[in-house]
Amino acid sequence: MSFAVPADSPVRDNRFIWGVATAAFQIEGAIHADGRVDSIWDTFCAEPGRVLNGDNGEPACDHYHRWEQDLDLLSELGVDAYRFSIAWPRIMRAPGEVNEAGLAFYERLVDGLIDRGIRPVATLYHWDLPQYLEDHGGWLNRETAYEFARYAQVVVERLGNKVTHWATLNEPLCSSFLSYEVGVHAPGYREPAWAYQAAHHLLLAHGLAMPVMRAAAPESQHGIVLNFTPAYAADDRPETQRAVQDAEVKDVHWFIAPLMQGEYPAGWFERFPEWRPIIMPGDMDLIRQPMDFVGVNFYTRHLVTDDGAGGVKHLPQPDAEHTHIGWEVYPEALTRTLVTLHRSYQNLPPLIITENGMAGDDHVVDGQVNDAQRVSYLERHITAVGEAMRQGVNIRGYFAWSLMDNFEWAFGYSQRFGLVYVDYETQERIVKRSGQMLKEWMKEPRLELASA
Ligand code: IFM
Repeated sequence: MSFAVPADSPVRDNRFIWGVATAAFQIEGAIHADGRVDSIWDTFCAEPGRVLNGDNGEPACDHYHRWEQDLDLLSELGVDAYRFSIAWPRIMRAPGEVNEAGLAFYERLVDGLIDRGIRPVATLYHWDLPQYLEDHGGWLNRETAYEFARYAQVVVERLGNKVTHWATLNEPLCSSFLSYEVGVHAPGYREPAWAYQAAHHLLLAHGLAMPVMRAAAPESQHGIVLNFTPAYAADDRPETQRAVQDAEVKDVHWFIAPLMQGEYPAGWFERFPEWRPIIMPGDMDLIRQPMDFVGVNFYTRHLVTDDGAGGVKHLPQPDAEHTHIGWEVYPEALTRTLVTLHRSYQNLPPLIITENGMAGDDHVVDGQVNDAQRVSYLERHITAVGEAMRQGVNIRGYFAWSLMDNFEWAFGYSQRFGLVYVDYETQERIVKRSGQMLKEWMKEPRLELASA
């Protein structure tokens, strides 16, 4: 492993954290246990044709019942931190109606992590909006943002400073554009203007929750988790350059620009006035608040050209390396993304790689899973993170996605992203070769840091 923490890196203060990540709906199962109410993903899964093979949130990894065993797995992997999400539908049965059993579950989880010396890193919203809110308009209804802040207050007041890093949202790009424009995520609409309104309300939810969270957990770090997919030009025609810029407006800058600068990317709504959302006075100031970190989720890049009608077209790369889900492997784009963020936003807080990983066609052979492509993928991407640090980007941690195989949204259980293999029939877990390797790699920079 060629990753080494550069001598002048800000992480030499010993705060670089290594971890793995999951999300509630993808691993917990137990969708009717202890007073959990339906989320939009339960509804979406029940609609024919939405999710591959008609898969749903049961049994997933049955983590809700096997959480202690899974925390032991984290200890076995030797991680510093575990990033998980809290299920809103387990906490709030209805507006104002707190479900004690749901809170108690996450309290046990957090205490179990602390007992094992693992830092809890929690995300409050990883796409599982309670269905009762969707019934009143979901993220198209401004009131949902206020409801999110009330839910955040309930959770953060209970778990407080025990959670070292609190993130408001995971990948709002997906819960707006994939959910309201492309239609492949719950609630499954195909209305571009709705996507921009949902995106604005998601950002508003973040802005309303941040001060509440800071007050309830003053010693924790507070931020947001965004996904970034940089665009590369397929050729050097001016139309292609325009398409690349447009692609990056959405896939790189749409959320980070208002968070850092209090403005959506310049000129967009002048070109596309039909997509302009309703923005109330004061919203952008609420959205632009100091954060302690920004989480970066990175998987792939897009190769882009224009579509001949002023839009963006993604081109396939048949000769390139791909993962089982069909995403190109292009580690250099991670370095480029991190450096772009660093150079574009002067007030950027420290970054944490909160997700990075790949889906593999993994199989158990003689009791072992030799996921060689994932070993190589992770090694190359961790090296790409090291390169960004060498170029001056302040990066404080790296979380692999995912601790274990799980429910991959519209792909159901067909895509395995885990460092740990899950047999969904027996719920047996087997640490893959990648999990064993990550354990080794994590020791290397730690040693270097300790000697700093
Ligand atoms: O599984 C998802 C996760 O929920 C959010 N980020 C991307 C992962 C892989 O698609």
